[in-house]
Amino acid sequence: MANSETAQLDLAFKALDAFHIEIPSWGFANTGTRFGKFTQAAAATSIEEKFADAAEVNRLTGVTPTMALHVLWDLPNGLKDVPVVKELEQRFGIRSGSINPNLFQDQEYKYGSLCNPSAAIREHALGHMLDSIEIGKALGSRDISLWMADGSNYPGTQSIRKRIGWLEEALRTSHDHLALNQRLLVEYKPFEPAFYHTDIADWGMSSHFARHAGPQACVLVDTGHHYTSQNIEQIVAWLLHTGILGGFHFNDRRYADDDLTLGSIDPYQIFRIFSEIHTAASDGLELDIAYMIDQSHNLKGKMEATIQTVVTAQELYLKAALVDREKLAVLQESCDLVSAEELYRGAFWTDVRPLAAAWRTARGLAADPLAALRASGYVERTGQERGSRNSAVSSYA
Ligand code: PSV
Ligand code: MN
Repeated sequence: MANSETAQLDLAFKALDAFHIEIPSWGFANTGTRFGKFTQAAAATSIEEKFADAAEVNRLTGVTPTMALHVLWDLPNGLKDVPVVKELEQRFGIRSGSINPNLFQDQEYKYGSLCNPSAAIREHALGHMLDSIEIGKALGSRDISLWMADGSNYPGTQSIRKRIGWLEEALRTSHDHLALNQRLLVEYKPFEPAFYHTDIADWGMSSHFARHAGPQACVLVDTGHHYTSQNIEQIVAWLLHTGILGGFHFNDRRYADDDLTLGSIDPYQIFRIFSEIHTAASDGLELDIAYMIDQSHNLKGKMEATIQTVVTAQELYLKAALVDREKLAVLQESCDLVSAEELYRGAFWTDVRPLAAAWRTARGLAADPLAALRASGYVERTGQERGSRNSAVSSYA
């Protein structure tokens, strides 16, 4: 093997050893759009089945040791469900990942949760935040990942500024309840379900709320939560520079928050995000970034789509690691535009699949996790076991 090939292999192994990604429990359950749901025979129908699916993904990919939990969906009885989850963690070898409070589904949240004009409803929502933090402590999971649907649909119907104040207060109180090792991740989204104003609409607002809440709060970037053509890697660069980037919800989009498979529409976008992160790391910035998936597999098989996503994330992370950053810095300083761009794009065009397969083989994993899933018969088996519960109209395809 030539020296340069060995160096590339070393670099690839180092990058992939360092890369873990969290899968969401809700990615295994039946989901749909507001127009309807197409059920899948193999979809998980309980928290136990979600853990089983997560364990299978981790067995095949080796890089998904944690699963994000959504409190109302996975722990409907709150803290009382913690022992059940702990037993499942033990049984399946998967740890609970980020804890997602649910402040968007209950009837009282029609006009908002932590930003509701009613003090009683704000208090109730804060209670759920504090319960979620306690659940995180009891499960030993570090990140509380907050997304709120709060906002309004018509101009003049809400005081935007009063709501800012209420949210500042609630997030500071929540922050005061965090254990020293916990973090509060503040997610933003420009619209939907609110269509006039959303209380945390962009990264600037998230940064403000996180900073106001305290040092353990940071920003969560969901790649689907941006307007078309927004420069997400620039946002990431800003969050890195200001030391407030806490994590990602990865997915892809064509129009809005489409929740499509990562890299299915614009893999170059994700490469550019990862590239900012690798550059920040090689510049010596302290990074602590939670990589998470937030997708809804409405048409694709859930296990296949999850594995496809994990593998794609690894490939794009690896491509971005291959950028020769020393050379690029020189080209940037001399403003050699075409050479700089070619060097950058060259890494993106590199076929890293053989490198990823070599890493998997060296780590005792299936070289091709998707093929291994298909060969395992897992989806057919779980489809038979769960089929009647899912009342599927057709078999998994
Ligand atoms: C909202 O669109 C979101 O991105 C939030 O992260 C939620 O927790 C998740 O999707 C699931 O609905
Ligand atoms: Mn999200």
